[in-house]
Amino acid sequence: MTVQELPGAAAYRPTPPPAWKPLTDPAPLLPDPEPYRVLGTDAAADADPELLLRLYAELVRGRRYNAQATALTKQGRLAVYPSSTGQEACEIAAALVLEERDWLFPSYRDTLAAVARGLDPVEALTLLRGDRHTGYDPREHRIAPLCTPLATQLPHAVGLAHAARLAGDDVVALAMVGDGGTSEGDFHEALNFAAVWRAPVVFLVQNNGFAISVPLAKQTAAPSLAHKAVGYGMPGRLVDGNDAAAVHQVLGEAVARARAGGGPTLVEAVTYRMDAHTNADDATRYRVDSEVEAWRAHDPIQLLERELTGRGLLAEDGIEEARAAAERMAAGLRERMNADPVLDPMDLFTHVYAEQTTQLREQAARLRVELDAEQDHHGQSGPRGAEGGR
Ligand SMILES: Cc1ncc(C[n+]2csc(CCOP(=O)(O)OP(=O)(O)O)c2C)c(N)n1
Ligand SMILES: [Mg+2]
Repeated sequence: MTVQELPGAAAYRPTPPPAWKPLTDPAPLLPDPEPYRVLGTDAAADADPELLLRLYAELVRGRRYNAQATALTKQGRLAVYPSSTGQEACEIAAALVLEERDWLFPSYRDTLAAVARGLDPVEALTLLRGDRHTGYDPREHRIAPLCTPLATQLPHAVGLAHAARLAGDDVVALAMVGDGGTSEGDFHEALNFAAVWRAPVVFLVQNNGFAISVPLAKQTAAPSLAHKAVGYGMPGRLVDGNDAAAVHQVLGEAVARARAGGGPTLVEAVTYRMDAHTNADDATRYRVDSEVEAWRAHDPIQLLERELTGRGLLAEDGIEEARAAAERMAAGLRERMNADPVLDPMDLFTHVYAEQTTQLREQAARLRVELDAEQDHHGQSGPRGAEGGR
């Protein structure tokens, strides 16, 4: 802006505000202009073959898990399943970069990350089956509940990481969120607090192009989601989210930085959701086949398979072995998910309050009478156990 001089007045020379100086040099915080890649580039030569093979086996297993879980929704065994097919590299890398003592904060789409971290595949689906509970003990596995309200897991991750640091515990929290989730107030609050406190937390944004039917262009006008990091004073990294080796490396560096006291990092992984938002969504209403096909040519499993076979690290028998292991996992999942869970309706009243309210005690007593009457009527012995009103 130019300063207009008033005719005849003494020249006005503006000076900068006296106390202002940049707090941080923004240049080192800026993401690369292009998503970082490893597979098919010179950087692949430095990648550990054992790690690449492990990533491959997990990707194959992960894709089969997504397919099986989606099939279970059609068979009425799961209420809903948000598939991460196409995004497996992000899911698996996020799980593998963490130590056992660290914490994972997944969103509803990140079942695979939880399973790759060692969670029982059935327990990981309990919530999506329609149970009111998370299905697993978050403390035991150090995996926060799969979070449906967008981005609320992010401040939780920051709080946990900050508290661990104050207590002197060596813990890093990795929090996963979608591109749409970055528009939430919780995203802003989490990143701001994380940076101010230098909390040991890594934010992984899986930019899969859509928030249900809303494309990224309608979500943000930022140069990239990784650029948002700069405004909070933390580094932003941009990575090819379908390149498992690249995501593993970038997340690994961010985790190491957080662990060493360097503070948080925001990682944007550019990827694509190959399936619909969930089994309840029809993606053909808002995106064209040619876009999906273009991403199919950049498939995370194929990218890694090509690298491994090209370098002689993987042959047909290895591919078959990975597929067979995935089939065994899927068969076990199918069998266990097809068994009717034994549920006690009285369990509705447990874990509501430490001290049950009068109303709930009355309701529990009424339900008990109804269940007993029904049992007498049918002459069956139903499940008994947790009593209401405790
Ligand atoms: C606070 C809140 N608002 C709205 C919703 C409804 N909702 C569920 S998923 C979704 C889209 C999220 O998109 P994105 O963050 O990109 O994650 P993706 O589903 O692509 O993994 C919306 C709006 C919600 N779950 N929580
Ligand atoms: Mg999205």
